[in-house]
Amino acid sequence: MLIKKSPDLRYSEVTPQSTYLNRRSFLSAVPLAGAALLTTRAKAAAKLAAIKGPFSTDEKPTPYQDVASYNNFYEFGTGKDEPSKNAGRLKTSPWTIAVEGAVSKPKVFDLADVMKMAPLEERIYRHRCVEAWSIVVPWIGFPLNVLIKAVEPTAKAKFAAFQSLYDSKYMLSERSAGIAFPYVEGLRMDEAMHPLALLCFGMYGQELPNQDGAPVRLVVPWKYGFKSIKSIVKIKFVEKEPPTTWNLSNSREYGFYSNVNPTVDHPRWSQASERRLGEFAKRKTLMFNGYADQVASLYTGMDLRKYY
Ligand SMILES: Nc1nc2c(c(=O)[nH]1)N[C@H]1C(S)=C(S)[C@@H](COP(=O)(O)O)O[C@H]1N2
Ligand SMILES: [Mo]
Repeated sequence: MLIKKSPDLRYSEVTPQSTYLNRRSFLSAVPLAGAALLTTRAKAAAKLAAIKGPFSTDEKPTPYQDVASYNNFYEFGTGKDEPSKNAGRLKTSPWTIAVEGAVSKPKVFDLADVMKMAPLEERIYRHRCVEAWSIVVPWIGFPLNVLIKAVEPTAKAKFAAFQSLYDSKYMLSERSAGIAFPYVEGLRMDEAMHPLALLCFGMYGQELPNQDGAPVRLVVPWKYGFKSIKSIVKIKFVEKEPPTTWNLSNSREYGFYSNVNPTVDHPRWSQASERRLGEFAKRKTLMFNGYADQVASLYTGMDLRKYY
């Protein structure tokens, strides 16, 4: 049973964010600014080759150091600087993903076999957190639909339910994180099959650093960052809409759909604009995070205020 220890307070301290960003960019100008930099340096070795994929934005990627040191990964701490310091404890090999439920060919895959299913592509995507910061990242992966097709979903597969690794030996307790574990997320089948939805293994030409969700995560660029579940160990195909972590934690503030929508405010702050990590001026947030041409048709006829 989840003991609510006001996760809201930590997830939503938006006011000190500009202060934090200022401090951070000051620090990043100083060489060897603390343990975070050392951790990400240590991980930076494993290269991952990829061809250029479709759908890339021509916006300038956010500096690697920002993407690898300003994170949400509650299993390793609720502060943005904590995952990069603590996620080194995550053992990413061997790694398996169980794919099960309403499929003809359920299987527990070794990650190495999944990674051979299709050519790895680099896709430069925008990625926006509901907390109103955004990043532009050259992710490496291939469409999630490649893995889905391989297990042959049956007619009963209406949703995909994803689950992260949870190990209480070296991750936060539910009580200290303020959310239930294991972290879970879900997509409707047509969303999961959409060519933009990326099964992601790397970024910036390298394997994912642990704090960004190694060894395998989702990136769903038209949705808030929290849909992009990290360190996935299980995917189950189900008939009913599955539970999702932030919705379980606070259903009034976080819905199942979680599409980036500048016209629907979070109950406690606006969603109309965002701050790109490494920049100071705010940008206007775009409908579906700028991917409306590709994904708006998935939601025609839906009231996006009700299905937020
Ligand atoms: N397992 C797990 N996945 C997670 C989270 C988390 O706490 N645990 N946080 C989510 C949130 S709120 C965001 S904004 C993104 C952040 O991804 P990034 O740190 O790579 O930018 O990861 C998402 N995936
Ligand atoms: Mo987020």
